[in-house]
Amino acid sequence: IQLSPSLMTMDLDKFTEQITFLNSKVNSYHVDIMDGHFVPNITLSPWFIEQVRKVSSLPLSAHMMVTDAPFWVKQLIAVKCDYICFPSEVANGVAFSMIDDIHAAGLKAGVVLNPETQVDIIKPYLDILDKVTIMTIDPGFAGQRFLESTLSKIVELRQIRDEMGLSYHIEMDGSTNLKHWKMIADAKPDVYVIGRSGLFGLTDNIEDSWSQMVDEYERSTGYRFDNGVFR
Ligand code: S6P
Ligand code: MG
Repeated sequence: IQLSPSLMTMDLDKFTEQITFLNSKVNSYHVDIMDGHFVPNITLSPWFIEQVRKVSSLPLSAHMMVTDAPFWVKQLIAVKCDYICFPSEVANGVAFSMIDDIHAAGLKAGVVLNPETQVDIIKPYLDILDKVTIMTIDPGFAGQRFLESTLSKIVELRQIRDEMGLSYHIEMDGSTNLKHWKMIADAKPDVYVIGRSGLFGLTDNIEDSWSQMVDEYERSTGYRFDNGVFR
């Protein structure tokens, strides 16, 4: 079980300090890439990925919220982003070629499902994916309402993975915080994306925020957080 901080919610005035602290604590970083069309917002970019590389060697995962997915896949391959995750909603007709291009570059391919999107639509290429991300909020902004009904897709993806002997990681993204830790942990995703409400926004200082997050996780789930691993 892994943690992936969502860097669009970090404090940019503390960029180096926060990344340096988190480098020894988390397993990857989550980088939201929006185009202002798929969602009405614009956040990070392939250029930002290159900046993070200067201060971290952890895997970087791009969560694309864009309409022209093949264009952004090319941009992300160019910066060798470790996980390139495209929106399932715009992948019809281009999913196989995008996944092939990502794999040919030696990188990992993922797909993201918005809250309204069912697992069925990714079944044709589920066997060649490295990661599936379930949005537990509407995409586009931090601080949004948690959608509990999306958690059943995590359970469904675990069942399919077992039945078909596949190995994709299952990630969740959105409102991972005190109010929802328990139900998320019970759905058992492999990767938790964590943002402002669950980490960066807790205190003014990343070390205190981290301790508070671990404490909130343990108190609300009754599970232990041991050496970066949830048990
Ligand atoms: C939203 C984006 C997410 C958020 C993160 C925010 O479009 O894909 O990655 O950054 O989920 O979390 P929170 O808990 O601050 O709302
Ligand atoms: Mg995201």
